Amino acid sequence: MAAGDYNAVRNAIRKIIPQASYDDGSAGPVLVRLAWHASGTYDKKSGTGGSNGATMRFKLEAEDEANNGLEYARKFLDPVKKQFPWISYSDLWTLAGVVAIEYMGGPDVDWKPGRVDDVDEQYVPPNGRLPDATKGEDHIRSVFYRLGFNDQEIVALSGAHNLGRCHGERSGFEGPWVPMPTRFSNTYFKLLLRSQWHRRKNSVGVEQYNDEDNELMMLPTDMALVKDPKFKPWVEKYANDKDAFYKDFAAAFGKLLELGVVRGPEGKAMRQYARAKL
Ligand code: CCH
Repeated sequence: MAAGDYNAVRNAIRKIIPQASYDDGSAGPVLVRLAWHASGTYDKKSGTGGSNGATMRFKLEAEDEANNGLEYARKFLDPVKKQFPWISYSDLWTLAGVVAIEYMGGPDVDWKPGRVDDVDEQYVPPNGRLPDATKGEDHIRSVFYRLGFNDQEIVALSGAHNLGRCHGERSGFEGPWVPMPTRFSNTYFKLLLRSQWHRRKNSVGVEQYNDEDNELMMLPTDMALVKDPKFKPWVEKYANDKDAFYKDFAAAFGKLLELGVVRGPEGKAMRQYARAKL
């Protein structure tokens, strides 16, 4: 297969998404989370972090507790990397997120190749840059403003919680946000507004919000989106207007994957641009 045939890579990613014995039968959600966590370490001021360099390959970042469970996503992609050794991990992880969103019925997200892996451990951003789900609106803003997002983009991106579930042994939280966690939709926003959410301690003693039947859940940070007067109108908008959500999600997710990726003249993130050193 020719180097640079990204459509062939996309097809190979689609083939590994059905995983009968994993979670809800799909690797899709955890692939989306891998793309987000690989990118969400960016720091606008210093230019450090971000998807370029795939620094989650290194122990320090892989073992950030926010990244618990993402080893599954990286392992699901191993056969694809073997089949297409010319693609960088940083391109593969971000592309997999894009393909997974499309596969699960979400919008097409613009994606550009060119990320490079030729960095070493000294480029690993410090742990603790990803959001902490036990916190509230001030914390969410400090993390996402550091990435360069505004309130509308924060709410749009949070709609990814339509996908997948929380795993007690990974994050301490338990359960899915929506009844069909492998289909992309705006159900998350509808449920945030419509259901009665009860604060309770889950089986491992962590406080979360559950619906009447204890089947669906919300994180404290999810609830902050309906408590905060500036976030809430966006939750209402996306609950009522699926097309607006898809469009805004695609734009914000595409922007997320590009954070810190500075391309040289040939479209490649050249070594000297690969990462600002810490
Ligand atoms: Fe998230 N997320 N996320 N999230 N997330 C978790 C799972 C997923 C936060 C916390 C958690 C985004 C924003 C936030 C996904 C995508 C996105 C879990 C459970 C926690 C905790 C992990 C586990 O136990 O496996 C917090 C806090 C924020 C912001 O404040 C954004 C932005 C995105 C993508 C655009 C996806 C997908 C999952 C499901 C993963 C899976 O394995 O099913």
